[in-house]
Order: sequence, then C-alpha cells, then structure tokens
Amino acid sequence: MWPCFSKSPAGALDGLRRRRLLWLVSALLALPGLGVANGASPNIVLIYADDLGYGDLSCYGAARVQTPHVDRLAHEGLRFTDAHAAAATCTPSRYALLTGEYAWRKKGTGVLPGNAALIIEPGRATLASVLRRAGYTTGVVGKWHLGLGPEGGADWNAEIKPGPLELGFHYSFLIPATGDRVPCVYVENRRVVGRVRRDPIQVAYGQPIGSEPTGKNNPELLKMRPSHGHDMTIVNGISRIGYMSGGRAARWVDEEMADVLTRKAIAFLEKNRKRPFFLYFSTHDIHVPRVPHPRFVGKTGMGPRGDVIAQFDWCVGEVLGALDRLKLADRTLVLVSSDNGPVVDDGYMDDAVEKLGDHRPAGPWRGGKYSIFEGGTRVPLVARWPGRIQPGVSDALLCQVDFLASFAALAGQTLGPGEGPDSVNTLAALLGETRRGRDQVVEQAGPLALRQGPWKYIEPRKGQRRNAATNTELGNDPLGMLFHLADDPGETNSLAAAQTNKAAELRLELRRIRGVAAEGAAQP
Ligand code: NG6
Ligand code: CA
Repeated sequence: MWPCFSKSPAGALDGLRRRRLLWLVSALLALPGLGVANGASPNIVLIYADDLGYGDLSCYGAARVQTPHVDRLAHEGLRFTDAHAAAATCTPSRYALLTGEYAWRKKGTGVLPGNAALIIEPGRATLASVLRRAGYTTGVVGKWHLGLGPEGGADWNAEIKPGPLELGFHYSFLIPATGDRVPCVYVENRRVVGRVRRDPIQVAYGQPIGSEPTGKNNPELLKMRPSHGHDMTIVNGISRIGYMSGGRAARWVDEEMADVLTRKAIAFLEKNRKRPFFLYFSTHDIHVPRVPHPRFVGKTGMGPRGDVIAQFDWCVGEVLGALDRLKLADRTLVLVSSDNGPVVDDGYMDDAVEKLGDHRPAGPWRGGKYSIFEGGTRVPLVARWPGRIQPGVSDALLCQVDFLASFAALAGQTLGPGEGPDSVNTLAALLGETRRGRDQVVEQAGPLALRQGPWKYIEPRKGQRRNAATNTELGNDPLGMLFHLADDPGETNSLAAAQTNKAAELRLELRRIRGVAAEGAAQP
C-alpha cells in the first residue's frame, strides 16, 4: 500500500506530510479491529460436532455413511490424522477449547447437569474474547454445556446471565446443556425463546419437579425408549436426564433441531458478512437422542446414528453453500471437528448397536467416548482456507486446547500473562506450513495420558475397565499402561512392565506438567 502514498497529485509528498500520513496509518492499524479489517486475517467458522468419531466420515474411511460435504472440505483443505479434543467427554473438551486451559486443572469441569452455573469466569480470555479484541464479531450457535447463570444456576424465566455474552460472544443461540438434558428449550442471548409468562419453567436434577409424566413411570408415552438412564421428564415423546415443568410453548422439537440451528448459523454469517467474524457452530448431532428430520430417516441403513451423521453433513454443506453464496469462502478459515470420540449405545434404544455392522465409529483407534485410549480424543479435524492452506493430509499432533493461541496469532493478537495457560500456538501446523505440531499433549478421560514422540503413557487408575452400559473400554488400569503408538497404533500391547524406565520417565513428565503450570491455572 505504500507506493500510493509516495506520490500526491502534485508529485512527491514532502517529508513532513509523508511522516504524518505514515503515523496516521499506523495509528489506525493499531486500533482494535482494523488489523483484521484490512483483510490479513480470515473469518473463522468452527463447526463442532458432538460425539462424532474418527471413523464416522467417509473422508476418514467410513463406507456405510457418505459425508460429501465434509469430504469436499477435506478435498479442498487439510485433513488431520492426529488431532485431539482435549478430553473424552463434552464439558471438559469445550472448557479447554474456549479457555485454552486443560480442564483437569480445574474442579467442576466434568459433564454438567442442565442447571449448572457457568463454569468459565466472566472476564477471562476465551476464543471469543480474544478474537473480539482483534475486531471480530463473535457468535455461538448450538450446544453449550458449560453452565449458565450465577452460582445456584439460571432462572429460566428471567434474564440468563452470565453466559456466552459475558465471555466475549456478541451473539448466542444455545441448547443450554445437551439434547438429552433438561431444560429442552433454546436460549437466545439472555432469554429462553418462546417462553410465556403464565407457564414458568422449572428445572430440577435429583428430586422430581412438577407432575409431568416420566419415562420411568409412563414408558407407553415414549417414541424412543432409554437403554440406560434418560428416564425422567418426557419432552417430545423422549424421556431425558433431569426434571422439567412448564415452558411448554418453548420446548424444542428434536426433528427440527438441525434445521433451526443451521438457519441461525447462516443468519449470523449473512448479518456479519461485511466484517471479520468468528462463528462457533456447535451442532447437536450426532449426540443422543438421535432423532433426525424425516428427510434423513433411512438415508444410511445404519439407523438413527447413521442418519444423524448424514444430517450433520448436510449442516456442513449448508454453511459451505452460504459462504459460497456470500462470496466469503476465500476469506474464511473453516474447521470441522468433534468434542470427543464416538459411542454407539449412549442411553437410548435407537438401533445403533443392532445396525452398526462393520462400521467402525472410532476408525482404527481403540476405545471411544469416555475412554483414555486414542478413540476417546482422536477426532476428525479438517481445515480449509482456499489459497492459504494447501490441500492434503497432515499427521501433525494437534489439540483443540491450542485453538486459542493459534487463532489469536492468526488475528494478530498477543496473549497476556495467564491467558490460555495451556494453549500453544500451532497455527503453522494448522495451516499446513509444517508437519510439526505439539511435541507432547495430555489426553483426559478418567485417567490422564501423556503423548510424547512415539509413546503414550496412561497413568494408573482403579475402576472398571469397561463401562457395561455403553460397552466402552475406559482404559482404567491399576498399574498404568505404556504403548509405542508408532508400532502399535491400536494400543494392544502395553509395555509398562517391559519398559519400566520409559514408563517412569513419562510418569514424571506428566507429574511435572500437572504441577507446573500454567500461569493462572489452578492446581489439580
Ligand atoms: C452421560 C449420559 C450420556 C451423555 C453423556 C454426556 C447417562 C446414562 N448417560 O452421563 O447419555 O449425555 O453423559 O455426553 O445419563 S457429552 O457428550 O455431553 O459429554
Ligand atoms: Ca460430546
């Protein structure tokens, strides 16, 4: 841009005027927002699936379900084979994703009930607040599951605060917790959508509230029965976790959820197309209850679990289509990933087990959701930024806890002390400029595990080895385990007894990481 300042209509600028102009331009660029507005930093759309496994997409090898839209993204972008959610369940993963801090450092970050208070302190750096500070307009649409409201939980009939708007988001449209937890209502910014005063919403976990039928007492009212848990208040013919009364006009219809959320996500893109934006589009799919819109029913021959993968793929296609239509595709980094690994029976009799056949939801990895084996956290990750990311496949070791530092770098922001304490800037790997990602990463399920070089060390933990209800191998072992992942990617042969020195070295390293930390992070 400088050559255009080297001349005035009358000829060369004199020295003083030139210096003034230079100062003015640099002062303007230093203003929050203008750094990105000059086009150097892209829009960011993070499409975050729930419980989608490594093997659930056709670009990752699935054959019995086709995911053409994610496949297109992978074809035009970079597909990662060693990218991780920070934990093997939702709340800790999302906590780490938004704060850049491993969730195991902080108490109270396990899977939350639907009436939990917000677990991220307002004012701390989040993906949204850091990008907002860089001038981005920030929105979250979809599953939240990080609590809402003050200590004691939200009043669903009044202003719901603090929530995403206190964490740096300009806009939010939420499923407060999960699709299988009450309250079954959408919250837009600080209000329940469609609430009417004469039918107040009450929510309880523990003791029942209200007099509405439950799955336990009235199974004849159900259109899909629970296989374990999920036998409390019935909403839309499906019994949930937790009790809810009132808010009848506001309750969601599961079959419409993908459409509702996708419409909101696209409305956000359309409204903000002229400025740099960050959209965190956090789908309900493919979590339970798996209740696709009728147009997806029977699309895969794998029952509802397969059909909601097809529905998720449709959501991705709609977002990509909107970016094309708005001519934003070239200026937008689009990422698709998942919050934890897959599970087949997660509490409803939805034919997922019966119709699984030879489909392998975790791909080649052992375990799945809830598990410390690779299937727990190794998830799909695809990144596309046309003209900037060269299409291909990368085996760089990445973790979503690093999105904070990486997106901050992308937006020209420097993190202050204590901000994103565990977040490492791995932007170069994310953009495919290098195959080197993290040197080590901590994985979280019940036990923690340390990945370092070709090795994986799982700390000792007592407890059941397999969850009988979900049929998941949890990876608990009272002696701990050690795998040489490069030789044994399926984690079949623990070398803990044969390679005691290596196990001890990694145990100490894990202890050091636990104890260090991370400025601003609470000790475990
Ligand atoms: C479990 C639920 C499971 C799912 C999970 C959270 C039962 C028996 N199981 O407690 O269905 O909701 O919590 O999933 O209630 S997550 O993806 O949000 O972490
Ligand atoms: Ca999840």
